[in-house]
Amino acid sequence: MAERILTGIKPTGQLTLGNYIGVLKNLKKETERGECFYFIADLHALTLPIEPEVLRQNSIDLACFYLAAGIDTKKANLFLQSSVSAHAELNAIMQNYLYMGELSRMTQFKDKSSKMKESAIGLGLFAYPVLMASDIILYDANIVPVGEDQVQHVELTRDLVNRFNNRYGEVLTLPKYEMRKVGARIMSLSDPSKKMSKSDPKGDIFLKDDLTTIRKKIMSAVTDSGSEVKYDVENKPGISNLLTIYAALKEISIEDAEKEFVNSRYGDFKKAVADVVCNELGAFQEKYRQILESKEYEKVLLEGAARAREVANSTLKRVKKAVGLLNLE
Ligand code: AQP
Repeated sequence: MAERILTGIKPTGQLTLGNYIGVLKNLKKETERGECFYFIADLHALTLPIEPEVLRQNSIDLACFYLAAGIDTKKANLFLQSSVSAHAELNAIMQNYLYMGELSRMTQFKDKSSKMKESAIGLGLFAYPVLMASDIILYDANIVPVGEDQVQHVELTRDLVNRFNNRYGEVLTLPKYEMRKVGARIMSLSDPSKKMSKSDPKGDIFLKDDLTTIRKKIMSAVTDSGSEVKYDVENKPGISNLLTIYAALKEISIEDAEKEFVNSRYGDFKKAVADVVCNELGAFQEKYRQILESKEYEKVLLEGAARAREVANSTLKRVKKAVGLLNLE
């Protein structure tokens, strides 16, 4: 079977350099491997409080970012999750095959809910992995590229697929995750023990930051004691994070990045990191602005949703039949 690749990003906030390195930068290469389904996970965005206008604007921005990443829309289908109703329908079926115990063990749920009052935690946040599993299953995706934080959810999807197939026969495709070797977890510039995250924006580089701000943020990134530019996550988390950013953007190994800075001081090293980031994001922002202005994303989203619906509805039909729901048409 040809590869089917699926990626979703939530339009919950301003996208960060973490999202760019972890996911967006790889999209162009992926489209050469098989049919890709790239979606704006707007239903997932509702799992935490968000203003309607912010959600709308973020969704448009995200569509433009996907396109600015250079995806070939002949091979990649870009769409809004909410435009394909099969996501919600499959979710209603799949929620019966994942259990409370396993959902409550999900690290992302524990992290997010620990910052909230119990009475404010929505069922959607708890059941987030069920919808994510449905997203993956609908497209028979065998490859799911993710940052490190999403690995646990793909593992849970694999458990669900195996459980379902054991019960009903080979109905669903077993997915596997793929993670970048370098840059699967970009950390905050102000606290390198935490993930760079759009929901906790301290120490983030945003994809829409102007280049002067980006440079300033990198020059004032937290570094570590000592003076050697060396990859050592335990003792030098700040420098290691900057080395990761540098290596990921230049598409070289961490070892090769280290070699370039053997005799450099922290200041010179940071300047080199800032140059690479500004260079890459400068070009990316230019493309983003053109796409936003031309509104070309509107047509792309409509066409993408039409193809997505075709594939998703056919999977949904297969699942309904397997579990015994009558398909009367
Ligand atoms: N720091 C990161 N380094 C590498 N990859 C990352 N990703 C996110 N942060 C990093 C990957 O980006 C994809 C889309 O992420 P998402 O929209 O599902 O969620 P998020 O950006 O990880 O969300 P946050 O920051 O927790 O905020 P909320 O939940 O409020 O949107 C994923 O593949 C992710 O791994």
